[in-house]
Amino acid sequence: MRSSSSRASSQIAGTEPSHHSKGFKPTPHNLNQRPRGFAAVASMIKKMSPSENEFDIPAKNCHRMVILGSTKAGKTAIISRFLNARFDDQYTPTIEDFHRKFYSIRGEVYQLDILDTSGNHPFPAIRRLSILTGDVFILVFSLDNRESFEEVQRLKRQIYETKSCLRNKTKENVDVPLVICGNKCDKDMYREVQEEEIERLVNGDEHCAYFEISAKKNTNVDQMFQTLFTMAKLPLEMSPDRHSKVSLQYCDILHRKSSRNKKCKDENAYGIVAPFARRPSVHSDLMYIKEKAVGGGQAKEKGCIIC
Ligand SMILES: Nc1nc2c(ncn2[C@@H]2O[C@H](COP(=O)(O)OP(=O)(O)OP(=O)(O)O)[C@@H](O)[C@H]2O)c(=O)[nH]1
Ligand SMILES: [Mg+2]
Repeated sequence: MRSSSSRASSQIAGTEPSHHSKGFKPTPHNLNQRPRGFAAVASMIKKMSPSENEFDIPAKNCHRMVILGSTKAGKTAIISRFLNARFDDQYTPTIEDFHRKFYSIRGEVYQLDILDTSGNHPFPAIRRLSILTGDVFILVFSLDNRESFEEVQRLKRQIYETKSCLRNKTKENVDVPLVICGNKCDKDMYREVQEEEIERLVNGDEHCAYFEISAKKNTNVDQMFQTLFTMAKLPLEMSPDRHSKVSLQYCDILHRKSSRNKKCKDENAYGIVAPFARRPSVHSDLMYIKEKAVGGGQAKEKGCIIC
């Protein structure tokens, strides 16, 4: 069992959204109401009703994490650890799952969209779209399955090729934060992937790190997320072990408390999984990509355009 610290230290060392979660689109009435702190997250969650669905989080605080890899490599298990701190031995094939998590970190609000993809013969166009909209990536293979490692090699190449289509990017200067995970290190197994070949895949790439993890035993999972967020220059507090997880009910209590005490700025880190999150439409994804490719500073200031 090995974390990236020994080997990869040189590498480092978001269907049309429902009315519940339309995304964050600046409108004249909310432009002046930048959410701040936990009260803002709490009120947003409370607002997740059919009547009120538009929030305003600055684009720089909105990110999408995409997890890719062969079927049964453990992608859903890793996301389940990340969101619920749980592991399920049963296997249910994923078609595509979309999750959203809000954070309040040192008074600022962040949105992390999570795309759990299918390892089972995904449509190439959908995969390409997932790659284009992703900001940070997790590529997963199973240590006891050589084919799943070969798939990760192909996926890494595909991410670099696809991202190089974006503005000012070439295959050489693509800087996508990416973590490769050799999963199921808890298993007493015949190891089908050798360390040297993993090293060859990761070495010399400062935006890529490698971790040997177990979603089942929760081995190295927090460290892996911390490294990914550090590479992406995101707050370390987004990692599962670095913030308080808040339930919907608790969110309500805190909201009432913080509304009574508006002057008190909350310096702690909180995270809450958004209920009813739905994947943005293909059209919205395309708009998002266009904004990223063409946008630059001007678009960035306008806020998230996923809608
Ligand atoms: N021993 C062990 N089993 C694991 C681990 N992670 C996942 N599994 C099991 O491996 C199987 C597949 O895990 P999933 O997370 O569903 O795999 P997936 O990559 O999401 O698969 P698709 O959705 O088909 O793409 C499940 O039975 C999990 O319980 C692990 O770290 N150790
Ligand atoms: Mg899955």
